[in-house]
Parts: sequence; structure tokens; C-alpha cells
Amino acid sequence: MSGTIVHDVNRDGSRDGGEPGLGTIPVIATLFGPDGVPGTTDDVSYSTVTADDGSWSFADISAGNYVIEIDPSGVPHGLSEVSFSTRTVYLPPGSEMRILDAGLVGTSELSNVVFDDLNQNGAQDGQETGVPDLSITARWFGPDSLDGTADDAVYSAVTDAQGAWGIQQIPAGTYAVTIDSATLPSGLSGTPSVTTAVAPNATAKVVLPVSSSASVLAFTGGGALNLVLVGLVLLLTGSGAIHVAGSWRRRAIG
Ligand SMILES: [Ca+2]
Ligand SMILES: [Ca+2]
Ligand SMILES: [Ca+2]
Repeated sequence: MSGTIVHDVNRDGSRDGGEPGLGTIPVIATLFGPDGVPGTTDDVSYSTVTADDGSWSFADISAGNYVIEIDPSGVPHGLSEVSFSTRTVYLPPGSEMRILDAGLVGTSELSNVVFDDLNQNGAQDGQETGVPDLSITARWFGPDSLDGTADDAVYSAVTDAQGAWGIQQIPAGTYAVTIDSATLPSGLSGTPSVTTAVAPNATAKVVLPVSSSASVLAFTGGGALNLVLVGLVLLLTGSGAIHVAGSWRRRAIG
């Protein structure tokens, strides 16, 4: 008897191309026993964990009726079953049985509202409207918690008319969240990428600053901070002096 546990990235209950197998997921097969009734003392349980590719198998087990289940206490990343559930199968004598792929989805959520933060205070004030039709991607770092490796999974959302977006049923862990700059209206500047963590059964509000004010990047990037410093220096040199590290230095003006 064998099967595969996969990460159901698009949460449709079946395995699609590119959806990775999940390792170390505990699978239990319980034989009903001679009395043919599940949950009685003559039941025989077999347990295993999935290999790195998500596959599992039980070899040389008796024929009969089995309950196949995933032990939820051993499933990491806040994942839970979407298409597997507990199932009962009959294993005929001398046969092999392939159990359908089982998909797991997460119990976490990322969401928020993207708005034109005109006064750049990080809060949505009265005149600041949501930005619709932005493509947002959230890349999960995957079971290995490392960015950019093969087990990463990418989720996406589009902001609605009020700038709201949400991605549900995703694993707990670390995400890089990005607004696709190609979908930003002209005149709006945004952040390159925000890294955020979310716990099982939790919602993380991800702040993705966007502003039509030219100096928005002062919030988010070292390069922009330098721009601000250059501006400050120019302002101060205009008065003939620069205040550096607590001391005044004279500077000749050409
Ligand atoms: Ca799927
Ligand atoms: Ca604001
Ligand atoms: Ca990874």
C-alpha cells in the first residue's frame, strides 16, 4: 500500500504540476483486525513517515480493511488536510494498492490593504485611497525555511477596488511579499519586497508601503536615505557649514 502527501499550493484538493511532496508527514494505517470492526482491541496499526518526495508505503501488510490517516500532531508548518481526511480502504490478499495523492494546505493567512500613503506615516488617513489591481506575490521559504530553494512555493493575490488583498490557507513560516511593480500605476512608488513571518492559525498583516509622493523610498531603502542625506547636506552647505557626528565643520563655499 502506498501513496504521496503533497503541498496543495493552489488549494484545489488535487495534485497539480509543480506541487511539491512533503517529507516527514506521519501516516498511520490501521487494520480492523479479525473482528472486522475498527476501533476495537484487535486492531493492528502500522505507521510510517513520508520520504522527502512525499511518498509513503507499507510493505508486507495483511489483507483486510484499513483506515488510512495522517497523524495531525506530527504535521509541521500549520498544515492540515484538505483532500485526504480519514479514509477506509480494502486491501485484497496478495495485492498492492495505490492510495490517491493527499494534499495538505496551511492554516495561516496574509492580508492587508495597499493604499497611497500620501503623508507617508504608514497609516491610511482620510484622503488616502486604496490601490486596486495590484498583483501581489508571497513566496513561502518552504519546509527548509531557506529563501530561493526548490521547496519554495509562490502564492498570489490581486488587490480589490479598495486595495484589499488576502491569501488564505497557506503554511506557517517566512514569506517574501512583493508588489509586481509592472502593475503599479504611473506616479506610484512601492517597496521592493517585505519579509514577514506568520504562525499557524494566524493572520499576518503585511505592510506594503506605496506612495505617489516622490520621496516615498526614504521609508524603505538605504539608497533613498542617501538621497535624503545628500539633500540635507546641500541645504546645510548653503549656509556654509555641515553638522557631522556632533561637531560643526567649516566648509568653504565656492
Ligand atoms: Ca492542487
Ligand atoms: Ca498616511
Ligand atoms: Ca526553501
